[in-house]
Amino acid sequence: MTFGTTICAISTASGTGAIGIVRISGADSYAVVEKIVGNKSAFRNAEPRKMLFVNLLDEQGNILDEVMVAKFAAPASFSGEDMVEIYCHGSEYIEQRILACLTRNGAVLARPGEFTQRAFLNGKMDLSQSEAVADLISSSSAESHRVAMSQLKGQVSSKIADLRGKMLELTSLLELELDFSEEDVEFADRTKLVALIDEVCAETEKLIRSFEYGNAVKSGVPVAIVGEPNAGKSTLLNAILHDDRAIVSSIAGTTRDTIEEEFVLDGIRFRFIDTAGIRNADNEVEELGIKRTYSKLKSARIVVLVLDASADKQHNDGIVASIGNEISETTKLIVVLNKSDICTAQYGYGDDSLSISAINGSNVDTLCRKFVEYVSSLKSETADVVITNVRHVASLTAARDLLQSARRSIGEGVPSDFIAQDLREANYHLGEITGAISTDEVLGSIFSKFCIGK
Ligand SMILES: Nc1nc2c(ncn2[C@@H]2O[C@H](COP(=O)(O)OP(=O)(O)OP(=O)(O)O)[C@@H](O)[C@H]2O)c(=O)[nH]1
Ligand SMILES: [Mg+2]
Repeated sequence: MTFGTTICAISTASGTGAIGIVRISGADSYAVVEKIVGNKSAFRNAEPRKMLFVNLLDEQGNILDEVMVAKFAAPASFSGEDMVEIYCHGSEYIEQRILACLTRNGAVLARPGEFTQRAFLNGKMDLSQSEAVADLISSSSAESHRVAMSQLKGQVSSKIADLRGKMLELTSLLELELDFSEEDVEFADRTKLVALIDEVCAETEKLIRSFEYGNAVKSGVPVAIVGEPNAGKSTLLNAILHDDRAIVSSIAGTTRDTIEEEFVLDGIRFRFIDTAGIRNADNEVEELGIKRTYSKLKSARIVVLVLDASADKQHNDGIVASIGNEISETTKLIVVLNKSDICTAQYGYGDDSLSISAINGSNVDTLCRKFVEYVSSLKSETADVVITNVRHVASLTAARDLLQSARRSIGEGVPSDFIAQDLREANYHLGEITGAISTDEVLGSIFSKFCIGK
């Protein structure tokens, strides 16, 4: 498919490097670019996918830049249309002027994600692969990169295709009965049907669960460091980051606001959040700070509760119990008994508790290993394919609910046409993930989140 307009955009972050890339896609790509190159016949005769060195000319015919250009012939291009890429000097001024010359000659500025949207509409990739392009661009750790790359390579797509194949088998079993609905026959072996539904349901459930890991990897794992004032939270943050990020002092209530810093451990990005110490606030600012601590506590995936090992055990037991009440079941709580350099606690709080000295760094690496192990354990519980996208989870959840409803209906002896309807709808939701089924509205909302030039 070729679209009515030829689009152009800068594909590199402006002014950030020696090279700027301007992309053009659409039926008129070659013609538009030809108008602004110096040696027109060389460009016209240039073979696709071969670099050509040319001058680009501005409105007055003056040389705007010396560039390399490459043509890509449909359908063997990123978008599936004729495309041209211009590799110019990486100056924001030059890039903008090239765009101006292209638009003056008939191209229009591309909307965010429009190149990828065209690639999707031309069948170059499905929807989940298109979304992986955006994830790949924003990946900032080895693991988020790995997950995005496997999605781009079609792992999610083939898993969904596999599930849809099984769904098709299910519905065809039932549809046979629908043709004979007057005669009240049951062709489809109910035991086989139930087994198939259970299988698809279990696989869907696994994918839904993989989002815990996928989301952590994609957005960074939030780790809240909480505890009483002076327990050593900020000292611990600094020790983890190997940086004097937060102010440390012996005055209780030093940290008033939350401090967030990202740090990659073993290829996984974590977001460490140092918080204001929890106590009965004696002024408004402190109270606001403590409110923030509670909100971070609730949204964190991992909570590190820092206790002062030199404090009374009963006192510490009370803090552990009260923080335990604040967090959800899915949050990992790690209790550290800090200040082991001056006092070693003779007690602990289970496997997820350890003695450290934030000030001299002792055992801080063991604590960091616990963070990584926890995130890795989320992965091993889940499917080989990892879901990272909220949209995919919503579709999978809808599909799973319908499968469960079909399963119940079989048990209750509900007529086949109702069961078939649930299964068809479940299949529809699975189709939404890869874009086998999509609406303009859905596409618009997906691609508008892309950056311009992609
Ligand atoms: N001996 C010893 N002192 C520590 C250790 N960790 C922190 N401290 C000291 O304890 C005091 C408080 O440390 P902070 O890191 O500011 O404590 P905090 O929990 O952030 O305190 P607030 O911000 O007030 O809530 C400082 O004097 C630190 O030097 C430790 O491992 N050993
Ligand atoms: Mg502090």
